[in-house]
Amino acid sequence: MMSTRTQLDVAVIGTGFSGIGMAVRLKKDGVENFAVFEKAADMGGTWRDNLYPGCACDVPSHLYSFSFAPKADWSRAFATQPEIQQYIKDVATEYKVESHIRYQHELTAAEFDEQAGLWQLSFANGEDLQAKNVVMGIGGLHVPLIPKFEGVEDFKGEIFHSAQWRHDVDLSGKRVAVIGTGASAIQIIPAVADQVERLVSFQRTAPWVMPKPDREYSEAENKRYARYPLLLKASRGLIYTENEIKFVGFKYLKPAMKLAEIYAQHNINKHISNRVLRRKVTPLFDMGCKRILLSNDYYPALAKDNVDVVKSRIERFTANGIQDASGTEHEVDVVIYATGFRTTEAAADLNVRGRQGQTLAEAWQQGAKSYLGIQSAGFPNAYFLMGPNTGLGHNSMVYMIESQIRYVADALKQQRKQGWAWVDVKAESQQRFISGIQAGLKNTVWASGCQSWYLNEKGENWTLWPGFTFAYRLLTRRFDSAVCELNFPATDIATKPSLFQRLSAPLKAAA
Ligand code: N01
Repeated sequence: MMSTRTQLDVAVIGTGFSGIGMAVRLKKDGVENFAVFEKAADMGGTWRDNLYPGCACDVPSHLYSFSFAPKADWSRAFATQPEIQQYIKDVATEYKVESHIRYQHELTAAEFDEQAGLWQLSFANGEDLQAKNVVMGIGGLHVPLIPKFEGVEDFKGEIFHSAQWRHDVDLSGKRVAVIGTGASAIQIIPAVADQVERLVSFQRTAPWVMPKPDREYSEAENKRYARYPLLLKASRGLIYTENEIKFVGFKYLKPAMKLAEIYAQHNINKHISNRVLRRKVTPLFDMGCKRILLSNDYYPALAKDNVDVVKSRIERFTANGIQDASGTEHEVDVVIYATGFRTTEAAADLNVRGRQGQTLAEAWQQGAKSYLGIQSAGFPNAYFLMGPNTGLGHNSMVYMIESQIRYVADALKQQRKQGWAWVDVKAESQQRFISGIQAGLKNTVWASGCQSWYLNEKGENWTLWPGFTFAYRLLTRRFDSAVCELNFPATDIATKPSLFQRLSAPLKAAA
C-alpha cells in the first residue's frame, strides 16, 4: 500500500510495449526507484484488451518486437494476439521488471507541484503518491469510439465494442451485425462468418485491402533463426526497409500508389465474382489515405452466401435490429461495434494538471501540442510515449516507441547528472516543431481528402509522423536540454555562489 509519502524517481503508466520497454530501460540504467502502474490485472496494453476472434498484428513480428529482445520462434510471420501478449510478458520476466508493476492502479489524477518539483498521482483504488517524473505509456488507441445511434436503447439484442469483446455471448447460429470496416473488422468478419447464421457488414467506407504475406514458420526455419541471430536481424532489416519504402509512395511517388491500387483491385476481383459486390467494396479514395489493410480471408468471407455488405448509412436501431437509410431493416441478435478508437488526443481526457494548474485538455484544446510527441510545454518532468504526431501509417510502432524510450532515458540521465528539479520544453521550441510537422503533412496522401482517425473533426492531423522513421530516430538520438526551461532545486539556488561572489572570493582571501 502506497501513501503520499512514497516518492518515486519515475512513475510509468501502462504495461504495453511502451511501459514495459521503458521499465526495461530504467533497470538497464540502474534506476530502481520506479513503479509501473497498470489499470488492469494483467499486462499487455492493447494486446491484452483486444481479444476479438482473429486478432493479429498487421506488421510482421520479426519487426513488431523490441530490437533488444529478438524472438527466433514466432509461430508465424504475423503473430496473433495471444503470442504477442505472451512476448510482452516474457520480456518483463527476462528483464526482471515484473516486481515493479502495480496492477489495478488506474491513474485518476496527476498534478504537478511546481515548488516541490513533484507529480502528485492519485489512483482509482484510493492510493496516492509522489513521483519526480511521469512517463505516460497509455497507448494511442485505447478509448473505444462508440457512435451514438438513434434508438439504440430500444434494441433487444447484445451490443459490444471489438476491444471489449463479450466472450459470454455465443455467436453460433446468431444473426450478427458488424459496424465498421477498419483493421479490427476485417479480422473479425472472416473469423466469425462460418459460425454465425447471418452476418451483415455495415460499411461506411470501403477500405483498401492487400494480400497478407502471412505463413507459419517451420521448426527448421526457427532453429536457423535461433542459431544465426544475424539471419533474424537481416529479416528484421528487410521488413523495416520494405515498410519505409511505402513512405516514398505516400509522400513523393504518388503514381506508384496507383499501381498498388490496380494490384488491390485485382485482389478484389480474384475473390469476389459478383460484380455488384465488387463495386460495393471497391474503395473510392487514394490508397494510403487510411491505413492499408492486409488480409487473405476478408474478401472470401464477404463473398459467402450468409454475408451481406450494406453500404447505406445506418438510420437508426430498432428493437430487432438496424434500419439503414434506404428504409430496410436488418434483423440481428448481436451488434459488434468495430468502430475504432478515440485517438491520441484522448490522453487529454486524463485529469493531468501541469504548471499554473493548466490541464492537458486545456493545453490541447487547439490540437495535441507536443515537442517530438514526447514533451508538452507546461507539463514538466512528464513524458509521452506514442504521443501526438508519432503514429505511423507505414511501419512498426515499436520502432518509434524505442526511439522515444531512448530520448526519455537520456533526459532522465541528464536530470540526475545536472540536478535539475524539473525540465519543461519551451513553448517556442514546441511551436517550431509543430510548424515543421504540419508543413510536412501538407503533401502527403493523408491530406488527400479521405476521413480517417488520423484527422480530427477540423481535418487537422495530430496523430501521424509525416516522415521516415529513421529521421525520427535521428531527431531523438539525444535529449536536447537547449529547447527546455531547466529548473534547479530552491536550496541549490540559495546555496550556489553567484558569479560576483565566485570572482571576488580570491580577492577577499588575499585581503
Ligand atoms: O478502427 P478504424 P479499427 N457509422 O478507426 C467505421 C489499429 N489496429 O479498430 O472508414 C458507421 O480503423 C469507420 O468508417 P469510416 C490500427 O492502427 C491494428 O478497425 O470512418 N461506421 C471504419 O470503417 C487501426 O488503424 C491492428 O467511414 C462507422 C471503422 O468503423 C486502428 O487500430 C488491428 C461509424 C473504424 O475503423 C483502428 O482500427 C486492429 C459510424 N458512426 C487495429 N464510426 C493490427 O493488426 C466509425 N465507423 C496492428
